[in-house]
Amino acid sequence: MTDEASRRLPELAVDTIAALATAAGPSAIALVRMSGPGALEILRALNHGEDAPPARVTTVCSLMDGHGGGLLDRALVTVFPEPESYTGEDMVEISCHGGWLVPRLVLDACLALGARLAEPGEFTRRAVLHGKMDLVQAEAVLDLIEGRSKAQHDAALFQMERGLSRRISQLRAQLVTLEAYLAHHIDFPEGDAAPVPVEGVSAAALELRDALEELLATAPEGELLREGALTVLAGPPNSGKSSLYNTLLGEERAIVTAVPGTTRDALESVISVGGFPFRLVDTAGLRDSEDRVEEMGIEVARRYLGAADLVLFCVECGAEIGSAEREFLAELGDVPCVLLRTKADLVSASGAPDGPDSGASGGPDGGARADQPDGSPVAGELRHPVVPETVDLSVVDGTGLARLQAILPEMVYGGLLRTGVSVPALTRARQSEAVRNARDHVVAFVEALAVGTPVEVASALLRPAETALEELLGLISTDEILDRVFREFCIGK
Ligand SMILES: Nc1nc2c(ncn2[C@@H]2O[C@H](COP(=O)(O)OP(=O)(O)OP(=O)(O)O)[C@@H](O)[C@H]2O)c(=O)[nH]1
Ligand SMILES: [Mg+2]
Repeated sequence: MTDEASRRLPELAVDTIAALATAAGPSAIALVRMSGPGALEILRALNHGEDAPPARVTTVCSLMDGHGGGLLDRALVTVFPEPESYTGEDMVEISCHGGWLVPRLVLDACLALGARLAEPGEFTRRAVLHGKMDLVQAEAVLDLIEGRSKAQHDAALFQMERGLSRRISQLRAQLVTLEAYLAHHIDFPEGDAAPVPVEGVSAAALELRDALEELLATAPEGELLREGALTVLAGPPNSGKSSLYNTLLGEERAIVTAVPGTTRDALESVISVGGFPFRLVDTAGLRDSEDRVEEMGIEVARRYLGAADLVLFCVECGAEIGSAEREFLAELGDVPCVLLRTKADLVSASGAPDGPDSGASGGPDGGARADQPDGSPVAGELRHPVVPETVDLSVVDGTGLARLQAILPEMVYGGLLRTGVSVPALTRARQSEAVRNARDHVVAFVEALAVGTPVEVASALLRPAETALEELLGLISTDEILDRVFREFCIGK
């Protein structure tokens, strides 16, 4: 190790960042990456002062700690010189042995030689700053990492390949064309050789408004697709919620007993149904309880219900839908709900008319059956719009499970099921806020023209619409916007 190589590198104009790009913990291999003007120099210090391996050729290197402390690891090193790297800067990727120790030692050596630990998402942030991708693509990188279902994967890849960016760029181009027409009208107020009359400008603005509306309409399902639809299992104690939770998960996660009031805390897991993501939550059975712990569990259940995108309301087959249940359904408001008549196998075993073959009563009339012990006329209540489906279910013989799994994606992701997920769709609040903002300004512009506002005054309303779309893509960005996008990232991406 030469003195030259072992001394700490001088302060760099733009600092060099380093991070572990793979999850910490036992693994065969881990990846430590560096980006910035000092990356190659730090590698040289780690690698006996030797020149960096040829660009993009993975090479075995014996990495020393740079301070004469001995061998850290024999690792595969790949160098990506700027600008043809992920970040657009000089980058070094070190594939070392995994585990708790080696990656930490390699990273510490990089830091000791002058690199700084990267902030969350800082590699991707630098990629955006160097024009390697736009902000919407950067968001898709995060979605790709976090996705757990096929639909999330397909949608994230589509967005990463500029599927959404292209659509936003087209809308921005329409806006720029509109502004160009307006500039012409302002320059030639008498309409000399105007390419489009004022009415034509209005029509073009309306067309743009409709296109923005159409994109905005994708936001509810797009955001759910990214986050997973919060699907809450609720119902009276002992109605089979935890049993269904375990069945849908495919593992015995929740405790199941015949004792009513078994579940206290809410349990949450992400599952994929029909390729779409659902955040499934098992909750405490709803009843009036004197038990403080159970009461707290019920309180948690109610909080989940308040945020639910979809409710699976479990009531045993043959059990009465009493006033408490009706009240519960009414309180759901317009939250979609499936009424699950659980333990259907018990009813069929006892010879009652609801055999497994009737696994799905289906349709809005599903609840209008004569299985109310008191014969009460509940059919009207159950035709309530919040209960569009009733399914007879058994986790013992599988009755109704296939039907439930077919209903869930349809209820939450019906639009995306019809269009496919490889369509431009807004997947984050940041994106829908920007498009809504652009739409509002275009609407204000159309209204201003309609009441005879002079074109030069009205045209000022279009500029903020353009700014909103430019900020969305990151063509203009402030630290605040970048911070908002990248704070959700992990370190090393
Ligand atoms: N035969 C039959 N028994 C079931 C079925 N589903 C659940 N059970 C039984 O019903 C009892 C209660 O089931 P759980 O899943 O714990 O019910 P729960 O709604 O989570 O109950 P709490 O947590 O107390 O609110 C257990 O004994 C289960 O084995 C079913 O489909 N068929
Ligand atoms: Mg339970």
